Amino acid sequence: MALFAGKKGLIFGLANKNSIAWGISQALHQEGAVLGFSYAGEILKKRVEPLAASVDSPFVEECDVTSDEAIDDLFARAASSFGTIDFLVHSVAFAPSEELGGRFVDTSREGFRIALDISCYSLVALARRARQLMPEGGSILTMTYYGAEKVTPNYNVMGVAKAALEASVRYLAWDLGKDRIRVNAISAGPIKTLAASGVSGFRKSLHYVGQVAPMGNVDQEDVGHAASFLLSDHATHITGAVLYVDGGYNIMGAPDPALMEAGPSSSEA
Ligand code: NAD
Ligand code: 0WE
Repeated sequence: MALFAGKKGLIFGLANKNSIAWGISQALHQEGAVLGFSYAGEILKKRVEPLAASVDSPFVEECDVTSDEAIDDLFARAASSFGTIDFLVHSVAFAPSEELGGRFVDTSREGFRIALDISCYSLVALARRARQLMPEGGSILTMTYYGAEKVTPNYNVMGVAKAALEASVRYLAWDLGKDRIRVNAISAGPIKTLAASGVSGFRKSLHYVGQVAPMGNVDQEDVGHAASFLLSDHATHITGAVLYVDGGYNIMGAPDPALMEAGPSSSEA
């Protein structure tokens, strides 16, 4: 029997077929899940609707996660369409483009606020409403990045937002454990998506990680399969975790010497 037979859930953060949310959606659909989608704005509607239709989704609604009213509205519609849900995927992040470059010390108050609001607070806001639709428990998953833990040049305020997101995963896991709701994150390696290609130096990062990681770069399908595990009953009692789907990049302390430029005395060693 399919892993998600009879299970239904909501996906936030589908923009197009390259989205990590789409890799997750396909993995869940293959296992029999019923999926509801919410997208960020009118312009994405024409991209998201055909994708949702291709996985037989009965629910596609707009929702800007910066608005409590929009979120309340979305959950009211979800409640009437689904009754209850079993899982929720949060695959949303945003910082103003001028903050993803230059010096971190120059981060503006407004840029910081927006990055933390959209990329971190939104998880808390969604989890609070999801809880109402999960009377028998459930599973919540968000997406993070290694820049939360270690400095990644240019990731800047997004690194701070992801650190806050990972801490929020732990506090939500503690809080919602008593409701039998699990909350976890996947820390994915760099993947070429809409959000990633809008970033200067992303191509170089992708290439570097591909060279250094024991198993090279990851793709949306890799993340999808890990997400399906964490959202499923196979992961019972796994909560508050950050699972790396990064080809092993995070274990490395230095790259293979074969990849490095020769130093001043290259004849030694
Ligand atoms: P993506 O552009 O496909 O997805 C980002 C989504 O965030 C989009 O669907 C966008 O509409 C949504 N969004 C932005 N502002 C929003 C708002 N106000 N309301 C509702 N939705 C909003 O890119 P992606 O790479 O698939 O990103 C998904 C998640 O994965 C993000 O959290 C990102 O930080 C994380 N992530 C990405 C990578 C990578 O290299 N691509 C690596 C690790 C983690
Ligand atoms: O989380 C991300 C990117 C999220 C993101 C992307 C954009 C581009 C367009 C957030 N906000 C915006 N704002 C925009 O205006 N990633 C994990 C991908 C990423 O971003 C980087 C990376 C990687 C990897 C930035 C610098 C260095 C590496």
